[in-house]
Amino acid sequence: MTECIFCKMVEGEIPAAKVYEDEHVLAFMDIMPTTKGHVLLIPKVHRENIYEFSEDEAAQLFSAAPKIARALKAEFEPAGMNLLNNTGAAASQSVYHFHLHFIPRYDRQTDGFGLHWETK
Ligand code: IU
Repeated sequence: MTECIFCKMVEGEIPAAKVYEDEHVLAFMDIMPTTKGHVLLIPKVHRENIYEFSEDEAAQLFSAAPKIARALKAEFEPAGMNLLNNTGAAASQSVYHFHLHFIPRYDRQTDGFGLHWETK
């Protein structure tokens, strides 16, 4: 049995707030969102990081990315969006099943929850 928490979400062993799913990938709401609408996109197959991807797997994952970004843009109307991946502990990876973060960004004064950011 897998110990990977994201594999367990793929298998339906633990719940995930799914926003997109196809044969190859799953996207769900981040449990501790950085901003409103923070989503993670993962391959259904267990790949720890980008180094392990085949070209086909990379194509499958990234072909889903514009659909998710457009859906977030339509739903939350952010001012911008960060798409990012952390690879390795030195880069702050904490879950060792590859995931692409979609982090909607709002204006400089406020995040998506209405909290104020420091501005200089
Ligand atoms: P990181 O790039 O590996 O640091 O990101 C891990 C993310 O996974 C982080 O944003 C967590 O909030 C998120 N996450 C989650 O959405 N659900 C979980 O059960 C766990 C982590 I564990």
